[in-house]
Amino acid sequence: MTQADPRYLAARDALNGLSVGDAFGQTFFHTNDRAVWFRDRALAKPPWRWTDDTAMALSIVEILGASGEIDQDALADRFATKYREEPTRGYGGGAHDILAQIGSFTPWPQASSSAFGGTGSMGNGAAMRVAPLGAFFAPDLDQAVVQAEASAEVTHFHTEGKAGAVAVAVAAALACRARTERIERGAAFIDAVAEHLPECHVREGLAEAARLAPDTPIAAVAEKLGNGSRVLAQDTVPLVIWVAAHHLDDYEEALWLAVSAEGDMDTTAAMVGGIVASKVGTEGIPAAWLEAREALPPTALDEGF
Ligand code: R7I
Ligand code: MG
Repeated sequence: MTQADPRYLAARDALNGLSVGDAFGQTFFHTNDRAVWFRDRALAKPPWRWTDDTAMALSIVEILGASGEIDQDALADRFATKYREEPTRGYGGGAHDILAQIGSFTPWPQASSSAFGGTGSMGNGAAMRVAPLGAFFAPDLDQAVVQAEASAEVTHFHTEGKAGAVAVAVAAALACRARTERIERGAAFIDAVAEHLPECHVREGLAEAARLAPDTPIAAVAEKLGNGSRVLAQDTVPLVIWVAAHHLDDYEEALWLAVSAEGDMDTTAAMVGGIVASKVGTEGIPAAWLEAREALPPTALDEGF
């Protein structure tokens, strides 16, 4: 694959949107004046450090760049290597364990399936890193679903964890297609995402999200759908899809709305950012925000990410 491959360009836009969102969202954990910052749209002083959301998304993009699909063994290895190199990127509690185990040669199926007493993780971490994969497979939604699930399973064995990843990947794929096709916004967009999920709490949350009017105050949306404060797929992804569905053409607006919901702000902003940038491209991200984000490491394919 070359850097001019449209799938690669789409994934790169999503990665920029995701990493800027992650770093932007993270800044609000470092102030006691969050409400004032939201009201005034005040930005933290750069650099904005990105977190585990971006570290793991980089691994996904690297694997897609190298083999055009998710090789689960290779992905597990990349996740574990990046974790070993920089364990202080803010990984989830269970993720520390799973990644350390994989790094010390426990096969990933064992590490992932035995987490949380044998249910596997239903954390929001498989969804937070997956938007570039959705953009990459935008021409083929069935592939986006299969590949998102494969990427999730390496660390999130639970149905909810995987469903969260499928939802965000499909949303990013639809967003990408909205550049050239007519894609409905709002409730129809949310329904189009939900139809790719099995019966589960994430899907129930999306059904609730589709019933919330576009002008519902964000605090009421968070009250109804959750805002990631439990760090679970099902209390994070419905709000994210609601925000993206109603603000697919405006990165800045979507991101302010996402963080104003409070909760797991780096994560919700990473997901919304990855989806919306799949529609608006890197050029739709405010230049000052891209500049403020801590630089991304060069990948094997693109020195200038
Ligand atoms: O999902 P994960 O990678 O965490 C991602 C979050 C994002 O906010 C990142 O930005 C970072 O801050 O962490 O990591 P996991 O540890 O697998 O899941 C996250 C949390 O969800 C766990 O630490 C648990 O609190 C909770 N959790 C569960 N609780 C009970 N039962 C996940 N799965 C379960 C479960 O099965
Ligand atoms: Mg994080």
